[in-house]
Amino acid sequence: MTPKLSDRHLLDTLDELARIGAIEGGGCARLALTDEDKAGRDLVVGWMKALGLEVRIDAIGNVVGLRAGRENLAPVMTGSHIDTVRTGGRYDGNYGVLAGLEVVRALNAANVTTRRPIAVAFFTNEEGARFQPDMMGSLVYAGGIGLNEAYAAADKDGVAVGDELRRIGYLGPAKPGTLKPHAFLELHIEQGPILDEEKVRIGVVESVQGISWTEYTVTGVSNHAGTTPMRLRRDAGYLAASVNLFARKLAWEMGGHQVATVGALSLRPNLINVVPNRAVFTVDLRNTDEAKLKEAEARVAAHIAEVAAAERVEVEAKVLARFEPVIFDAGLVDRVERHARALSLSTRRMPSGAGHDAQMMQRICPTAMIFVPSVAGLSHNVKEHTEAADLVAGAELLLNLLLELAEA
Ligand code: HGY
Ligand code: MN
Ligand code: MN
Repeated sequence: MTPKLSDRHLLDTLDELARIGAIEGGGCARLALTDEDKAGRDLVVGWMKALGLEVRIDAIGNVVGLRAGRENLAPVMTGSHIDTVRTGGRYDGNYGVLAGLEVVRALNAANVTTRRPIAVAFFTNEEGARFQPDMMGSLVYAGGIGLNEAYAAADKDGVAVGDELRRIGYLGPAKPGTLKPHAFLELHIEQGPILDEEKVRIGVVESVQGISWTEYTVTGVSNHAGTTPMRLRRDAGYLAASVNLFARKLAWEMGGHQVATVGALSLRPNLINVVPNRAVFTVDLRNTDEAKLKEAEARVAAHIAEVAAAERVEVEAKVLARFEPVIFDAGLVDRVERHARALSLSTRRMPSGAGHDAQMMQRICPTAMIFVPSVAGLSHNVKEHTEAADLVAGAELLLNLLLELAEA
């Protein structure tokens, strides 16, 4: 019997998971390793067990649900993340995990046992919004950083990953990465405007752009806003503002895929009549081209050095994440395109602007991604939306790909 997806069930589970950490406007806030993240994890683990999957939790809290195959071979794995940013939507990450579970449900209902085992995973702290680097769980899974380095990562309040994993009960026994997949597929919303603007159904993702995250701590001198002449100021806030303007202008000037964001900024004492003596801000630079990304980093650093000298402020830089662009397995990318066309779905090849767990999994096995459109390209925004027909089409495509790969 040919496995058939239940559209209704996919949409219902997306709604049910979205109720955990639900925020005003229809989005979710389930920052990594918070109580909301734990509640989301518990719900999805419960669904995995109800589907008869063997659930493995590893030492960085990655969760893999394993469905036995006819033979004990390397599994075909799919998955994504269920942690969100603070102003998250309901599809980023969650969709890929729940679509994977729908594939399992369809196989169960059709009583199909594939040659290879099939695994559905969610990785810890993909977002990097609370703890850096992002894609932390899949990075550990792929051997990119050690457990101790990951455990030591702390949030703004100094709370560490290791302690939080223990606290929420997800510091599991499995060694990360022992289950080396035969292939990894991640189904995800595009989070950008391209598919929606071009009215294309499926994004055949060929690569993920490079990411550079740096946090700057600027120290100046607090002073009276009224009495301090401009020539005497050592204004930490001024430097932060000048970097934002410079980085934005640079991205426009460089063009292509170059983007630049000053997303986090805090001033101290943050008072209307005091020249700030301290500014902490982040710079997120990305480009599909590593040489250009390096150029952008160098030009931002040079600008900071120049303004810091003129303003006589001290600057301390801390790299929070740095990943080079990743090219997915060409054969698997072709397979995604072929199957999308077999379902009469329009396709277009494209890079991913966002980071994903798949970019880490490509280090250890052939990996590719499938995008479905994001309405108006909105994401990391409670208004993030993907039409039901697109959600279902993506899941059907995932089913066909996993079925074929699991017989390889
Ligand atoms: O920042 C990113 O691209 C991802 O959401 N972590
Ligand atoms: Mn994501
Ligand atoms: Mn995200």
